[in-house]
Amino acid sequence: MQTVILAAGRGTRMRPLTDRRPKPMLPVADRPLVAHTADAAIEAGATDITLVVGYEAGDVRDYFGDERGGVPVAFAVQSEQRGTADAVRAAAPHLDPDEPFVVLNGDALYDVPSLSTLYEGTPAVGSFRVADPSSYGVLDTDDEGFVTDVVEKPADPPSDLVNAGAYVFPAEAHDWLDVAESDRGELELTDVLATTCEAYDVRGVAFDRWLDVGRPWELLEANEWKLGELEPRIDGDVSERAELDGPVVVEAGATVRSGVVIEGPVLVRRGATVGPNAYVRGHTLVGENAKVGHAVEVKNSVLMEGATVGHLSYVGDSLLGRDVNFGAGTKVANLRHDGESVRQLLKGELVSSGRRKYGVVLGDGVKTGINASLNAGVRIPTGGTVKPGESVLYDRVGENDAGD
Ligand code: TTP
Repeated sequence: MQTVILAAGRGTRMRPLTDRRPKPMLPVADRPLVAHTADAAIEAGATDITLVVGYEAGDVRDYFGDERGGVPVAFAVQSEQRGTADAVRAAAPHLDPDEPFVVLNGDALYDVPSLSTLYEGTPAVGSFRVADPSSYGVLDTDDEGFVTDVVEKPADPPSDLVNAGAYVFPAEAHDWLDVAESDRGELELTDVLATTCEAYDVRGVAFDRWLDVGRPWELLEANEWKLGELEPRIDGDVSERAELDGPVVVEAGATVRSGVVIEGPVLVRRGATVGPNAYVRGHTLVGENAKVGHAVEVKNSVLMEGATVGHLSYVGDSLLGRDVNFGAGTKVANLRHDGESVRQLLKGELVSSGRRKYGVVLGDGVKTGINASLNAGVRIPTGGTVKPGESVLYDRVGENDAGD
């Protein structure tokens, strides 16, 4: 079935990691986030894919080209982020108006068997069961289990099924995309779904696994999911005096030196070096050309391309942007003394990550001096510096440079 993947979002909540790249291109294990969405769609039955791009669109185009896994890929530009219905409207020239179409959010991970069930019939909407649905779009269903409505952030949720941003629309829905602006000023696909629910019995497909990747700690969760699916493979250069346990992938062109202990799931990407004498624990992604040096411990973290943690450092539950450089002895805190979940400032509000262990989010090119210490939940903007011996206790990605 023809498939539209929405990847035009600005990803403001993911800042500073999205200062220079669109959220769908953030790394999740061995590929960008949106590539997982596209690959799941292809496995589930996508016959062609239209990627709706906008912010930093060139990155997405360069990565995909015009074909993936034997399926043609086209690009539609949504120049202004006016909402998800507007994004699908941008894709219209690439779609066959006489055929149904699938729409998927390009910043979500879907499990393939559930997504395949979604592709089996028209119309349908994907959902996921959560304990507290009140902060999501929640599906309302009738006695026969068909979806009748999506209610945004309800105080009294009609079900525990939240909208997973995955839809199969009938061909008529091509004509229903001109929706009115919603209360929050966007042209929303849920209004197209509401029209579909009036005209059809819409199947609700409950996904076994789903993750919406909107906030930085969800990028850690996405990596935990996909690194956890790794098949162990050693194609790189691994010292006989290194110890590798659990699912570990060392790509061709990567080096693991003497005295290193790696406990998977860990992926060491091409061009990366680990050690000598380093301890890397799962779930960790050591990105392309990244370096983990002597007497460094890295746990449950993402080191993006070219990030260097050279000597005597600890990195836990953290996201390090491209070309970050740690001075010797830089330490990351990832636990509060009161044991509460670590909070992070997002769009001016302190939001709980829901994680007892959560470290730092560093923009591309951040440099720390020797013996810097970085407090749990702190973000440092792209290109920021930390002085030798300095303690960064509070978030440094201010509202003014937030680009919001
Ligand atoms: P959101 O997560 O609502 O938006 P975002 O990705 O820009 O993130 P943030 O709120 O942090 O700024 O978007 C959901 C999906 O829809 C996501 O895949 C991006 C996509 N999208 C578009 O392609 N165009 C749009 O106009 C909007 C609003 C979203």
